[in-house]
Amino acid sequence: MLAAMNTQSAYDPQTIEPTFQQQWFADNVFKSTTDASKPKYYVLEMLPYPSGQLHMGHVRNYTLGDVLARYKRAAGFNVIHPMGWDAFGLPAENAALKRKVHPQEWTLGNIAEMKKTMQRFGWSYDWDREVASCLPDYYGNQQKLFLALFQQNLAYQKESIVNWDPVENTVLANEQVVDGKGWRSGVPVERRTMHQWHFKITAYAQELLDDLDNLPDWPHRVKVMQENWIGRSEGLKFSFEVTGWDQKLEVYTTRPDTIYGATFCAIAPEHPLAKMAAQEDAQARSFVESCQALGTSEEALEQAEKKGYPTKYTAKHPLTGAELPIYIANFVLMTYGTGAIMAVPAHDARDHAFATKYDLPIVTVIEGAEMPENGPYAGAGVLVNSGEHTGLANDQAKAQIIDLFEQKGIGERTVNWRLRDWGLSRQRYWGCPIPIVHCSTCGTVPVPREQLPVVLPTDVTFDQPGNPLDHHPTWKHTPCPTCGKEAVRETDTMDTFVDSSWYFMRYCSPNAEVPLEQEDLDYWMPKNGGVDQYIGGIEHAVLHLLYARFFTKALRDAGYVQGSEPFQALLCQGMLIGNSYQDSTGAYHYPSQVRFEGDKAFHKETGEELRINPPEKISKSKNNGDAPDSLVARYGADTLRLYMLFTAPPERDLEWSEQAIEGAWRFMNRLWVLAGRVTPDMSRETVSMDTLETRSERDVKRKIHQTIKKVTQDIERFHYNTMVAAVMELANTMQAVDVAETPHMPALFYEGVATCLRLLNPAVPHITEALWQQLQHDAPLHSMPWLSFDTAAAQDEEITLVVQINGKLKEKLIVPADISDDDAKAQALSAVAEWVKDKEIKKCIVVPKRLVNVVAI
Ligand code: ANZ
Ligand code: ZN
Repeated sequence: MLAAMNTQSAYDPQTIEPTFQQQWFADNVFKSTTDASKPKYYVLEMLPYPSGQLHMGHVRNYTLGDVLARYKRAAGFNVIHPMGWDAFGLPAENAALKRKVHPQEWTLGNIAEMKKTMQRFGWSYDWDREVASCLPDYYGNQQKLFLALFQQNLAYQKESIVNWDPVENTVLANEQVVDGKGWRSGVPVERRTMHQWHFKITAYAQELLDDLDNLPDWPHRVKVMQENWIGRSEGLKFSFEVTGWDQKLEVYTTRPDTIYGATFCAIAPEHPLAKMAAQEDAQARSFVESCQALGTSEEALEQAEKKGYPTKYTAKHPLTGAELPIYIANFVLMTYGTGAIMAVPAHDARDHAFATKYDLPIVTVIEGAEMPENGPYAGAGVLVNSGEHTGLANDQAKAQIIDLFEQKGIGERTVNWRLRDWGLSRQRYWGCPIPIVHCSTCGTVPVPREQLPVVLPTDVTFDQPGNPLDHHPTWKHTPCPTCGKEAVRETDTMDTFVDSSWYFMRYCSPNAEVPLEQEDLDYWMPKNGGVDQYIGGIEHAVLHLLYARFFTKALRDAGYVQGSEPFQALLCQGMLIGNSYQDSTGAYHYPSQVRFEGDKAFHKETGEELRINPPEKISKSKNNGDAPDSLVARYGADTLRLYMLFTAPPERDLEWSEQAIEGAWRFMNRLWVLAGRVTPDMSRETVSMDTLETRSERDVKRKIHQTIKKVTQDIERFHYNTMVAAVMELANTMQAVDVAETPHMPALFYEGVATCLRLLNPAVPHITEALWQQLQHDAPLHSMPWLSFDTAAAQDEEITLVVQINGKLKEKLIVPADISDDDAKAQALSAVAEWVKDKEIKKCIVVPKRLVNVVAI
C-alpha cells in the first residue's frame, strides 16, 4: 500500500471528480437533519429558473455558497444547504407553443439536465430537500398558505389595470409588452381595468421600512433600493374648486412650500374628470386613448415624452384665487396619491418639461444658493413671490402651509407610499391555481382544505390565445363547496414571485403534509435569525426580496412562523462580464475559438481577425463566455471553481478570461505535483514551534500558521480571492522547501502540504480530497474539522520598526517581534545617532512594535 503512494499519475479531473461526486451522493454526506443539540447554519442560494441550461452566473453564485457551506460544516455547524427549482412561468408555455411539448414535460426535462450539471460541479447540496414549485406537493401547500392569507384579509380582489392585447384578446405580462406593443400581435396594447387578486403588502409598508434597520448584514445599496421602492413620503392633500364641475379636484403634493408657484393642474388619463372631458370632447377622448397605448409599466411612463391635453376646466388656487388650467397628462399616475397634481414648473423637472412644451407660465417661488440658469430648481432656499409666506425658509414654510390648510379645514397632512398592493393574478396556465370558487349565490368561496390541491389539468391546448384554464372544457366547472350549485373555479394562477416567497421555509420540512413544520422551522429559521446567509443577484434587490420579507411577516401574523425577517445576511454577487468577438459578417465567436496575439484577436480556424468589443454582461446572444458544460468538460469543476473565486472579490463584476482559467488550471497541476512529493517515510508528527531548531524551519512553520489564520479570517468575511491567494503563497513556500535540509523539514513539508489541502477543500473539494487520500488518510477530508492555528507559531519572528525624527521617516529597522519598548528606544536612538548628534533630544515616543519618534531640536 505504501508503495502505491509515489506512483502518481497526471492530474485528471475527469476521473477524480465524478468518482467523488458519486461517492458523496451514495453516502449522502451532505444530508442535514434537525438536531437541537447542534448549532445550525443555513446557507442559501437563490433557486434557479429551469430554463434548460445553467449559465456561468449560476456557477459563480453556487460556488460562493458552496465554499461557505463546506467551511461551516468543517467549523462544526449543522449546515443546511438546499437547492430547488422556480419551475412555473411563461417560458414553459412559450416552449409548449413553439415545440409542441407540454410545459410540465419541458420543465421537468430541463430540471433533470440542469441537475446533472449541478452535480458535476460538486456543490454540496442536500438533495433530499429538493423542491420544484410546479409539483402539486409544493403548490398545493402554497394554496393552503394563500387561503390562510385570504382568511386574514391579506389576499383580496380589486379592480386594477392590466396590459390588454386587443388582437390576442389576452392579458400580457409587462415583459410581453415591447415598445408599447404586444410581443406577438405587434399591435399597441391597451390598458384595461380588470378584477385581480392582490396581496395587501401595503399593510406592512411601515414595518418593511423600519425592519431594514435590523438588517446590518445586508448591502447598503439593497436597503436603499427597498426604501425607495416602499417610498414613504409626507405631504399635503388638498382640494381645488373646479369651475364647471360639481366635484372638487383633490391633489397630493410633497412640496406645499412651492404652492404659490403652481401654474396649472394635471390629471391622470383615468381620472374621473378626464373621463368626463373625454365624453364631451372628441379630441380629449383620442388623447386619453393614446395614453392607454403606453402600457402599465412605470419605466414606460417615465421614459415616454411628456404629453398633455388642456380640458375646458380650470381650478381655483386656494391661496391666490388664480384660475389654473387643468391638463390631462400622460405622466400622472392614477394609482399614486390622488391621481391629480398641482404642477410647479419652476421646481419640478417633469412639470418644467411639460410647461416648456405647452408654453405655460413658470414662476420661481424659491431662491437658493445654486440656482440653475434655466431649468427647474429642486433644492432648498427662501420663499419669494409667496404672499404672506415670502421670506420663510422653505422647510419652515412647508410646515406652516400644511398647518394653515388644516386650520382652514381645506387640506390635511398625509403620508403616502409608493408601494402598491401586490397584484398576483396571472391569466396563465403554468402557475399555481388560486384555490377559489366563484358561486353566483355564495360569492367568493375558498376551496376547502380537504379538496386541496387544486391540480392543474394536464390536457390543455395552447393553440388559441388567452388562458388555457379558461377554455378547458371541464376543469373550471365545479360544484360550489358551500351550496353545491354549479359554480366556476378561479382560472387565474399566481405570480411566480409567490412561489419564491416561501421556498426557503419549505426546505426546512420539504416532505411535510402541512406547508411548514413548526419544529423544523424553529430550528433552522428561529425567531431571531432566519437564513444565516443568502446569496444571489442584485437584480432581485427589490421584488423578490421584498415579497419574501412580506410573506414572512404575513405568515407570522397568520400563525405559521415565528420570525419577522427571512434573511439575516445577504450577499449580492457581481455580474460576469466579458469581451465579445465579432467577425466581418457580425457573427459572434466564443472566447474559446479565439487566438490572441498581443492585443489582437483572431479566429482559431479561419484566421480572420476579429473585432474585440468592450466587456459587457455575458449573454447567449453575444457568445461572450462559454457554457458551463463545455468548460467543465475541458477543465473540470475544481479549476472553474478556483477561477471564479480567485479572479475577483464576490461582490465585484468578474471579467471573463481564458488566461485566468488557464492560470487556475496550472495551479491545480502544481498542487498535484507538490502533494506527489510527500513520501511514506515522512513523519506525520506535528512538530511544535519550540522544538524547531533552525530559522528556516521556524519560517516554514510560521508561514503555515499565518496562512491558517488568514484563510480563516478571509473565509468568514467572504474575501475568497485573498483566501485563495494566501494558500497559493503557502504552496509556493512549500514548493521551495528542501526536505533534506534539516531533520524536521520532512515533517514540516508534510504539515504544509496537508494544510494547503485542508484550507482549499471548501474551494476545490475534489482535488483536495483525492490528494488527501493519497496522503493515506482514512477519514475523508470533507469530514475533517477546520484547522485551528497556533497563535504563537503564527506570530512574526521579526518586525519592521519605523524610526522618525520629528515625525519624519529616517530609518526602518528589522527587530525581534517581541522587542520591549526600552530596547526599541535604544536601538532607534543608536540608529539615528548621526542625525541628532548636534541636537537636544526632547522626547522619545514609542508606539509598541511599530514606531519610535525622536523629538529633537
Ligand atoms: C408639487 C411639487 C412641486 C411636487 C415640486 C414636486 C416637486 P413622491 O415624493 O414620490 O411622493 N405627484 C403626486 N401624485 C402624482 C401622480 N399621481 N402622478 C405623478 N406625479 C404625482 O412624489 C410626490 C410628488 O409627485 C408630488 O409633489 C407631486 O408633485 C407628484 F417642486 O407637487 B409635487
Ligand atoms: Zn354557493
